[in-house]
Amino acid sequence: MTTPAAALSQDELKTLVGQAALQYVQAGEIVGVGTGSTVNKFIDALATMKDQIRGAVSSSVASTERLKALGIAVFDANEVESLAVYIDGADEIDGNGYMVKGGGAALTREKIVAALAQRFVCIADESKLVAALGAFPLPVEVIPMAAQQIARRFEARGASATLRLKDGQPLVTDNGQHILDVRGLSIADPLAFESEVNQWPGVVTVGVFAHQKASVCLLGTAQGVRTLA
Ligand code: ABF
Repeated sequence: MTTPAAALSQDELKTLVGQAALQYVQAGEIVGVGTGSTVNKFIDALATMKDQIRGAVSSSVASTERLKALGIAVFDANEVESLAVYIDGADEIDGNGYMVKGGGAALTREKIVAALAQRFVCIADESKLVAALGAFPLPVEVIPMAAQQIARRFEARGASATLRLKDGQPLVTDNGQHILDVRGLSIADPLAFESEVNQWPGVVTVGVFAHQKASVCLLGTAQGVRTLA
């Protein structure tokens, strides 16, 4: 069976949406920039108009390094009162614009920068669109001393939480914290779930973005970019 000519690889779909997000960047603005491989495609596209923007507020060391390497000025989040737009990827997004994020371990700074933005534009390949959140292991950034206590809370709900490792050691985030990945959840009410878990002692950030949901989603599909608003 031959592969349809229109079939695009996941990487090509990410490039498609990364470039499409430029339409939401306003001249003279400071742009909120997320983290991940899809956002990297956006950063590369943003560099083509770097002389038309003032710079970016970044959500991770990795994105900051990529932005600076391409000659885009990076501002501290405390230097801006608001952003017109925040462009970021997701691990899952549902029909309401609620997302699971944090596969790239940047969820805390992503949520901080998203909270500065008037508009959150999510860019993703079509594999990220889901009917209900929870199939992707939910990232939760935690204060290390609380990790097991929080894991037990998820286990009491029938889920399983594992400490994310890097080179055999607990991964340490840009903020010096650890990440639990939680499997076996079905998140029926993302807003309520995010509010509840946020209150657990030791939770820094839960990777459900419902209070900071996407206002627009640019979805890369074989037929082109589908805009979900
Ligand atoms: C980032 O985008 C993370 O929150 C999320 O995990 C990631 C998705 O990465 P990719 O675009 O590489 O699939 O914002």
